[in-house]
This record gives sequence, structure tokens and C-alpha cells, in this order.
Amino acid sequence: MKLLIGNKCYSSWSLRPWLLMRVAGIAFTEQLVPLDEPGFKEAVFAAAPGSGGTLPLVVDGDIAVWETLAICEYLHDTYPQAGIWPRDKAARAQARAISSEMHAGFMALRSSCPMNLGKRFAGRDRGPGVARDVERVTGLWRQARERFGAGGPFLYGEFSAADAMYAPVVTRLDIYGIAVDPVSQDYMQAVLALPAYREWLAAALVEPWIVAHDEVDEPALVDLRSH
Ligand SMILES: N[C@@H](CCC(=O)N[C@@H](CS)C(=O)NCC(=O)O)C(=O)O
Repeated sequence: MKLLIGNKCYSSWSLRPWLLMRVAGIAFTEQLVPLDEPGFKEAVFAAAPGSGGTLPLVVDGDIAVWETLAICEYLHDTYPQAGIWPRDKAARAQARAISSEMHAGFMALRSSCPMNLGKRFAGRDRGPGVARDVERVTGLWRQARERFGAGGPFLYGEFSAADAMYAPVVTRLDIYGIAVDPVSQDYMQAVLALPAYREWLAAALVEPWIVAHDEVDEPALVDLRSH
């Protein structure tokens, strides 16, 4: 199985299946296609001519899967024992619902606070839309943790596709210094401490590319990249 991803510093969608496959122990080869660089679309369409031309993209023999939620479902179909979704039916139903909500929503948070793993910004009021998104996201996290989280530190106990879907949200709240409740703080720490996430981050910090439209016009408190 091959996973095509964008830059690790900026590609929030790519982080999701990469982290999920690493934590689930699914073997894959990785092809990184730098975003906004010449040849991006050509490389994606060479791998999957009928795809939407975005990353992440899974290529498994003659099967190509794009769209992050579809990739999660493909992994669940292909590796039914890997725990991609929670094993309990009620937990699985909720995990899919909150993952769909993530895939389709939280536009204010996503547009005001792009994922940029190289930087840290001072916490400040980022407007009512962001505040509403953060309230909803952390409310979902608390619901999941309280009802289904007894078996581990993640939303449904063990790490699942729902955690992968929210991992870039965790990074955004961290990068932009957004205050959250103690349950959400503990959950965020569990995600940020994952060895697979640390591996992704280490690679992100030595990447040479700058994606201009994901750089916010605001001085960083910390710039973790070497250039
Ligand atoms: N809905 C898609 C979104 C994927 C997406 O927008 N990926 C970005 C990188 S994070 C991309 O490929 N951008 C390049 C482009 O749109 O040309 C998914 O769920 O995978």
C-alpha cells in the first residue's frame, strides 16, 4: 500500500491517514508531493488519474482512494482487525459522526488557524466563529471521553480514526495557544505525545518548503524551523 502525502509541516489532511496507519501498525510506503510546487497535480494524477487531485491518496494495487474519510473506511475494510474504528457499535457510530462533522465543518478554525507545525503564536481572541468551533470540538471530545474513553487516553479509549481526524485540530489549538478545558487538555497531550506524531513533527521541522497561504500574517512567538 502506498500513501501519497503533502508537506508534513502544513498538510493537515495528510497527517490523518499517516498517523492512523502508523499507530495501527499498517505497513505502507510514503510518497511526499510538495504542495504548491511545480509538478504537484501531475504527480497526483499520475498516481490516480480519476482522483480529485488532492492529497492524501492511497494506492493499493489497482485501487486508488482519495478523500480522507474514504481512506479511513478503506483501511477499516482492508484491515478489519486493526481497530481503525472503535470496536463497540455505539462508539463506532459516534466516532463516524464526529469524524464526518470534522470533515465537513469547523471552517472558521480551519481558515483562521492553519496548521503550521513550525510555529507557535500567542493566544488571543480569534473571533466568535473560532470560539464557536472550539466550543463544539471540545464538547465533542468531552462527550466521547466521558461516555466511551475508559479504555485509554483517546476519544474512544484506544486510538481510532476519530483521533486521526481530530489530530490536526489538536495541533491547531496547541500552535495558536487556544485555552481549553482540562479533559481536552489531557486528550491533546495524549495525541501530541504519540511517538508516531513526534516522528511526523521531526520530519516536518526539517522540510525546506514554505507554503505561503498557510503562513498567517502575525509574528510567531517561536519558530521551530531552522530557516
Ligand atoms: N476533502 C479532501 C481534502 C484534501 C485536501 O484539500 N488536501 C490538500 C492538502 S492538505 C491538497 O491536496 N491541496 C492541493 C490542492 O487542492 O491542489 C480530503 O478529505 O482528503
